[in-house]
This record gives sequence, C-alpha cells and structure tokens, in this order.
Amino acid sequence: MRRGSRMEDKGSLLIRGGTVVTATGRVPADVLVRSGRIDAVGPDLGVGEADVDRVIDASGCWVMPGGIDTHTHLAHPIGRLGVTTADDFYTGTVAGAFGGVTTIIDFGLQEQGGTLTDARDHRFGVIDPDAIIDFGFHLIVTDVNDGVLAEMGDLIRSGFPSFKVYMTYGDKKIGDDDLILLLEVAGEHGGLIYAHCENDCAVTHLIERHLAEGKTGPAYHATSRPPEVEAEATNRAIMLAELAGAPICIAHVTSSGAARHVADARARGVAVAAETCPQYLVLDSSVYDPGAGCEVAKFVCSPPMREHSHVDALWDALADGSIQQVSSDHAPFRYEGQKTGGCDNFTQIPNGLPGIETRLPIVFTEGVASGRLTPERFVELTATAPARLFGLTEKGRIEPGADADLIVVDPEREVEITADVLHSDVDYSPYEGMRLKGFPTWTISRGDVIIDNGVLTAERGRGRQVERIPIDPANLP
Ligand code: DUC
Ligand code: ZN
Ligand code: ZN
Repeated sequence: MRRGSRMEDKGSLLIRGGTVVTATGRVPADVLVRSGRIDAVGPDLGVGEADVDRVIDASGCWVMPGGIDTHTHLAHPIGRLGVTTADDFYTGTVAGAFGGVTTIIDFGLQEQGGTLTDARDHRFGVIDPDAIIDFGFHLIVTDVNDGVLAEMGDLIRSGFPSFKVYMTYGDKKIGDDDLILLLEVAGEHGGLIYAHCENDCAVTHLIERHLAEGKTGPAYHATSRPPEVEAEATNRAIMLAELAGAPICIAHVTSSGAARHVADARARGVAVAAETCPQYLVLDSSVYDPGAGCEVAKFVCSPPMREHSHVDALWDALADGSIQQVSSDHAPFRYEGQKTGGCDNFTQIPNGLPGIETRLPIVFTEGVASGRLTPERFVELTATAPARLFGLTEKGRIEPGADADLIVVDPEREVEITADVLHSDVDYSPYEGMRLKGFPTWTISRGDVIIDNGVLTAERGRGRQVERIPIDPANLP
C-alpha cells in the first residue's frame, strides 16, 4: 500500500501577503512550501519570485489548514437498507476539494463473517485509484468475534486506530456485550471507538408504532427517532467506555441531551470526544413539514434534525469546547430514484445528506462571520482537532515540516448555493438558496494546487493514504 506523504521533488510555492490563521492565532505572514511540505512561515521570508516555481497572491485572504473531514460515506452502502451513496471517491473528493477539504477519513465495512483486515484491503482498492485528496478510513465492526478482537491490535499499530460501531441499523448493529469487548481491546492497544448512538430497541418500537398508526410519510422519520433515543445511547456508550477505561468518540451529536452527557463525562475526566455536523447547526425540525410531501425525504438522516433549542445548544457546545469537531457525515443520495423510493414509507428512504463541500463554508458563515466562533476556533474544529483525535500527525497545522495542505479563502466572497454550483453527484442541496462565505479560491494538497482560482487541476488518484498513529486518551482534543 502506498501510504503517507513522502519528500519528493514537487517544486516550490510561495503564498504571499495573506493572514495565516491557525488554531492558536492569526498573523500576517507568507508561507513557503517546498517538496510538498511547509518549509517556513513568517512575515518576511526573504524569498523572491525568482526563488520559487510559483507565487500565489493571497492579499486580503486567510491562509488556513485544509479541512479534515473524518466522517464521509463515499461509494458506501448505508444503514439498514444498504443503498450505496451517490458519490464515488472521485466525485466525492472533488467536491471536498472545492469545499476546502484536503483529507477525508471514510469507512471500510466488515462483512458478516469477514475479517477487518479483508475490509481494509478491499476498501483501499476502492479508494486509492480515485481519490484526489488524502484519505484514511475507519473500520466499521459489524460482527464481533475472537478473530476480530485478535486482529485489532495489529491494525491499530499499522495505521488503523479507529473503529466505527453502530448501536442501531439492522445487521450492522452491535449490542452492548460486543461494545464492551471492543472498548476493552481498543483501550488496551491505543484504539478509538467511534460510535453512532441511538437506542435500537426504542427506534424499532417507534418505527413499528408509526407504521401501525398509518404514519408512513417522510416527515415521520423524525418522530420515530426523538432526542431521548440519542441521549440514552450516548450516555450508555460513554458509561461503557468509562467502565472499560477506553477513549470514545461520539459521532454526530444533534441534541442538547447528548451534548450534556458528553460535557458531564469530560468534566469528570472521561476520555470522550464528540462531533456535530453542519446540518444540525443550520437546519431544524421545521424541515420535516408533512405539508411538504416527499420533498421532506431530502432531509432524512439519522439522527434527524431537532427543534431549534438544540441548534443553539450545539453552537454553545462548539464555542465552550464540549464538542471538539465538526465533520460532514457526507452521505449523498439522489432525490430522484434514491430518496423518492420512500415517499410512501419513510423506512425506505436511504438516510443521509450531502455535505462534504459545504461543511467549511457553513461553519465559516454561521460560525465565524456571524460572530459565534473565532477564526482560530473554526480552524480547530475543522482541521486541527480532527487531526489530533484520529492520529493524523502530518496534517491540520501550518508549521515547518507539516504537509502543505492549505486553503486560501477570501473571507468576503459569497456564493449562493444551488445543486449546480456544487460538485457532488446529487440532484439537490439541503442548503439551496443559502449564501455562504468561506469557499477557498485555492486548495493546496501536499504542495499541489488542486483547486486553482476555482478550477480543478488535480489528477484522479493523486490522493494518498495518510499516516495515522495510535490514540493517546490523554491527548484527545
Ligand atoms: N446517518 C445518516 O443519516 N447517514 C449516514 C449514516 C448515518 O449514521
Ligand atoms: Zn451515524
Ligand atoms: Zn455517518
């Protein structure tokens, strides 16, 4: 397997005249890139145009670490229905690059009866030929047995330290008995369990009750998965992690109850981290209007969007540090032909929203431009913390020696969102009509300018698997 970023002669690049924004501060400075890595950062590097292969004039712009999206589902059969998402690793990573993402961590799914090592090898073969940005993947454990527990240590030490588990979703679900075992083994070897938390018994019961009462339209998806279902499972996962003495990351927190469980656990010293996603920060349960008919299917994801008080609670949790990262949970399905399969029965709607390209702009616009977050916190939430949480040593910072994964953003440039201006292989955007700032003018991956003033210049398959190290629970963001 090709892996990591190696020193190679890729020329030099000077990004001149911008404001460098990192998780710890912002300063007017130039950035010199050589051989794919950051060589120097400072106000006067003494480097002229003749000394480098290319100069980018970043006047008036912010130069920030490329976004790291640790939760994408590309070319992936999702959930109980097993419908495959609409983006492959080419269209999905192109969309990411246009949205300022330079690294993704996607998923490799263990088949029932199969090994995690097979899942890893198979998935690498799918991603590597297509990805235009760097990638890793979490292994999704669906079938816990002695063989799986025995292979985890080697996987963790060889660059696969994180394991996704679903506490619901048909045959992909694992029970508490298996979750405890996974936590214990992960904790022993430097692994991290990344958990989708919803109470499966309650979800199953509520779905059955809705269907029996004739409540079958797309809008009932939301009431079949209320916030209590998420808060209960979140608390249970955290308590089991505490019991096992292992770190845990809670995927896509959507509700004030779940966020409170995370904050309380962190306050008592549990090694728990959490993410939320843009859809939960700018959309609320008003998208599930029964009067909107099948259009509601465009917003069906799990967990669903919540009442507005939860949206405010999530912004507070991002600002006060009790949620540490924002990822997209990019799970794109076309409306026509995929989402519309469930117009008359919400259980037949594939769950998920497109979002890899709009993640940074949404957090930038609604977070930074609206004054809820500092620019430094934006960088922390979208790049630096994800790198630290998932063991990416070369990414997420602007320092000599780090991979030159950078975005150059004009903070005033605004784009009106339609499906047509975005690059995912889907026929709608949940954010149609929103005006968003924060799209990069230039996206740079290991020193290669891959979005050049709005034009895609990357070759299919140039992305590489990232180096990842075991997780130190004491070092969670
Ligand atoms: N939830 C979704 O809505 N889609 C992807 C997987 C998930 O957990
Ligand atoms: Zn999930
Ligand atoms: Zn997901």
